[in-house]
Amino acid sequence: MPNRVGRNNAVDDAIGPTNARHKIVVMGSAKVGKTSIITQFLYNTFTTKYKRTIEEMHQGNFSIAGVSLTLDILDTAGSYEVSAF
Ligand SMILES: Nc1nc2c(ncn2[C@@H]2O[C@H](COP(=O)(O)OP(=O)(O)OP(=O)(O)O)[C@@H](O)[C@H]2O)c(=O)[nH]1
Ligand SMILES: [Mg+2]
Repeated sequence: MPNRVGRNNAVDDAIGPTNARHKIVVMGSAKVGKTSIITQFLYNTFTTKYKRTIEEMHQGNFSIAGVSLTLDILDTAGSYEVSAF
């Protein structure tokens, strides 16, 4: 019996995906609340203090109906001077 390495298509398709990973880029004008909505969603925190973002990568790990889900969330700069766009 060979060792099972990686995907076994017949078995994995039958039990469904067990891992998923998605990348999300949050874009918008300066001070509209991009960072706030990310920190509220991931860390359940909110602050009225404003600190402009240059660029920040966040990661969230969730387990939904037995599927492990990883979200890579990129928080971008809204202000023109530091924006990559
Ligand atoms: N009252 C209220 N204030 C908010 C809300 N969302 C964000 N703010 C405030 O608005 C300001 C800007 O929020 P940020 O989340 O930093 O905005 P941003 O879009 O990330 O800004 P940049 O990083 O400069 O692009 C902060 O002082 C927040 O506290 C909200 O839903 N209600
Ligand atoms: Mg920000």
